[in-house]
Amino acid sequence: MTVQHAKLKEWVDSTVAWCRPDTVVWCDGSPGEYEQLMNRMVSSGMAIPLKKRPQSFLFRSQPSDVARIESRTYISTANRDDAGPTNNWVAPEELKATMKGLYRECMRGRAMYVIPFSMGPIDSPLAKVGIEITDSPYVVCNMHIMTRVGTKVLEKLGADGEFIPCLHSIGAPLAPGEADSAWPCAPLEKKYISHFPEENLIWSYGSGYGGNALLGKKCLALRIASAMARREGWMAEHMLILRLTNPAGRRFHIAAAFPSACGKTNLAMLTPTIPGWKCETIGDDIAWIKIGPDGRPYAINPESGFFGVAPGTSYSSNPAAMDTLKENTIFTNCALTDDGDIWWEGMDGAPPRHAIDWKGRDWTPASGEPAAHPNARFTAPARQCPSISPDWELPQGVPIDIFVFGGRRTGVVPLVHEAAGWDQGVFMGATASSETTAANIGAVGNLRRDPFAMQPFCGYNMADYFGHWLEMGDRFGNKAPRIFYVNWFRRNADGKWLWPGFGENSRVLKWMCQRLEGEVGAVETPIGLMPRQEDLDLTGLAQSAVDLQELLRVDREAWKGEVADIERSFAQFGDRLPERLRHQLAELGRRLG
Ligand code: O2Y
Ligand code: MN
Repeated sequence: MTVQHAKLKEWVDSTVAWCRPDTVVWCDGSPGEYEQLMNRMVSSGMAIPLKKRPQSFLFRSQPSDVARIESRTYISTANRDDAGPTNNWVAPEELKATMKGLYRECMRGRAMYVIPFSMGPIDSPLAKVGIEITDSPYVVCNMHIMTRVGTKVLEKLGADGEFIPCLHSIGAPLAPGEADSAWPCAPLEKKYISHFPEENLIWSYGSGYGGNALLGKKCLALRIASAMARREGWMAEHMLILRLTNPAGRRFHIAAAFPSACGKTNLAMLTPTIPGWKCETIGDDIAWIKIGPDGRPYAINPESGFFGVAPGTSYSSNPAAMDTLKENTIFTNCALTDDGDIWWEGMDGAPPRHAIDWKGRDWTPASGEPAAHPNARFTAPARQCPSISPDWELPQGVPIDIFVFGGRRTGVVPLVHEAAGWDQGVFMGATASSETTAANIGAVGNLRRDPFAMQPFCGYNMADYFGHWLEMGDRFGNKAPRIFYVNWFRRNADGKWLWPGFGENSRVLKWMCQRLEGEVGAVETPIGLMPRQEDLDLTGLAQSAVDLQELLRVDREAWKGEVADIERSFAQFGDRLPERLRHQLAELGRRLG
């Protein structure tokens, strides 16, 4: 393949000179390339082919390399305040000097892959081109699924098109004759996931896992893209996108932001339990949103696959996901059954009597440890999803009617409330919170403010990001989507879930759609507009199973505690916090009395 792009060739040549790989492979994105790499990884023992699922493979990472690592993730801007208080910061010269030292000869004994990829359909006006350089064949195969890889991207780039350089190394050079391990990577203190948003540049070192290594996803499509979006007047959001069609055929497009491990993939693939309503999936994790010619916000899913949390996924929680995973899927850190299939906690049916756990050890239900890691993952093509919308790759995207924010809260936050206007909606996003689970970093059950579910993914000062949302609302004017806040996870005094969740969430989405159509009422409360019990369609739900009064209860005293916590969280932004949000907080306090 002849590469026309001088700047790209120069970057690849200088990386070769510094990292010293044994060979360089320009990826063409073909099925043959995927198959060849997988075959090699099977031969080396890194990948295990699954007898029960065609073209599917299991990988086991090193126990130290099982998740995104926020403590090793950096936003490196010239001025510290431009990264803001929620990001780790090191000055660009210092970080680059440290990382250059690590990158030196780091690919010895390995092949270096150059992956041209597009985030978004190649012909979309919202798409961006990235080039990932990596020494991990596992990363190449995952990028094949998660992004559009190949020669077409280079053709689009031409001789001087814009691209985002993404440099990745697992940080494990091989000496001549040295045997490789099944999951080579560097120790924690040498791992860096670094972003230089002022020059659209990503450098990642030392981890081969997920968001640390598949650089198109969190690094490019959220951290770098959020900074680009602010400069260029669009939005890069940690949001699923779905289309809901009512029995009359009216379509509603919903973009919803929830912190990691709050069920975004499940909601994106919802099977409505209310008759006549249909849900289609557009995306499960990231939305890029731009104002269309008619002044409305249009969203695309920049990805082409799902990198979903496996444990808890089952035919009862998410049948569409289960059917998506029948073939052509990469599984990471799941358990292996004796008949050559994968398994994880929460899958349908009884646990296997024996399996090999994610660490490669014999496992039985009596082992006392989970067989799959809580952050075990599947990487599967979006096109295989039975609920995928025929319009999921529309170049111009779909018009967004509704934004939803939410989190996992066992108390205080009701099932659903609606913002009375844009500023109140932005305030709801800015104050979103969630309790951590085993799939998050840190202790289980801690309350964490996660504004817009973007705390780990905002590539600049979060206060300026709030300002960008306010500004976008001003530009949307009367075309602005309505904003809602949901909590599927409230429990009663006995610790029991108050809401059944999953497909039943369609009842709450129905109320939102009916609000847009003026078909259903709401009452004003100190925290926003809420349905009366009769406004929610509960037909067919065992009434005794749902304590709607408790689900919709606004506990003023508990909310005063929220106000105090929000004040603390806002204080970290100092003068940079938009006045309009300060005003919203004061108004909430006043309404609570
Ligand atoms: O742990 C990782 O590396 C993956 S994190 C992730 C993956 C897919 C979708 N969302 C997330 C997230 O943390 O929000
Ligand atoms: Mn996510």
